[in-house]
Amino acid sequence: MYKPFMDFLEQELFKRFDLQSQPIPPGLERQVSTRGKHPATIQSWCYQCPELRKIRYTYIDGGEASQVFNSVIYPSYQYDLPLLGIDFLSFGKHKILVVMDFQPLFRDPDYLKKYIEPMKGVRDRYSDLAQNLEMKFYDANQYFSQYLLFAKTDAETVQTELFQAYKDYLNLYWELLDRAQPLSDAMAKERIRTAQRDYDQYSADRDPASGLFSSYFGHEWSERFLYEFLFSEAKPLA
Ligand code: BLA
Repeated sequence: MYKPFMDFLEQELFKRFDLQSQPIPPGLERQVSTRGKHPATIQSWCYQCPELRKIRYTYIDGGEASQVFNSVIYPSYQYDLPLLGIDFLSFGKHKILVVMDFQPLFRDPDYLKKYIEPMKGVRDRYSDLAQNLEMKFYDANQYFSQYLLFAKTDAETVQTELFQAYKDYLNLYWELLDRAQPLSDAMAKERIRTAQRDYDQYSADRDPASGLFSSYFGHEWSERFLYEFLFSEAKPLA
């Protein structure tokens, strides 16, 4: 269901950047679950390039029962750009949830003006996909922007509107990255490193997918996947 989204991202990345494949820890790259009624496969990809220190995406293909496309792009530490976050989920026809955002690392007005205001035009064209839903797992004011796409929707809207919105958000993200001035100050870069690490810790500790991973692949695998791959700058909670 979301494979065309993943293929599109891959093509964009290879077209625009000089990608280097990054290793994924043993056992985490691909896994097949036979625990549920239907087999489910989870597979992940990871790259880096000079501008982007970590590009990762994951696809869960559980047939009709589950289709998930999840991705985070982390800029290199000389760019204070938001992270690009994608979480497209489908658990059967009636449970489709899509989230896409430029996830801000800082919240001061200058930062939001520079990186979040430019999203407004795109967001306003896809108001059906910006539903102001309440967040149960995350704090909407922590690493989410005012102009995120966040919607419960249907398969038809995914193929049409969401695909268009997705391309527009991606294009805007590449534009912001193109325009970004690399920082040379060591302290400024350190501040970004810390902010990206805090994002990983925050995200790993409350990832709503933890239960899903555990039910498919077991608790131990789930913890490793969260802390060694998805959010690898985070430390496991004691
Ligand atoms: C919600 N994301 C969810 C849910 C699941 C996942 C199972 C709960 C859906 C429900 O309400 O039942 C799944 N999260 C995943 C998967 C991975 C993951 C499969 O990290 C990893 C492979 N989530 C992200 C990113 C964003 C994001 C990058 O990982 C940013 C766009 C957003 N996911 C996000 C939000 C919700 C969500 C905002 C709703 C959570 C809430 O209600 O607080």
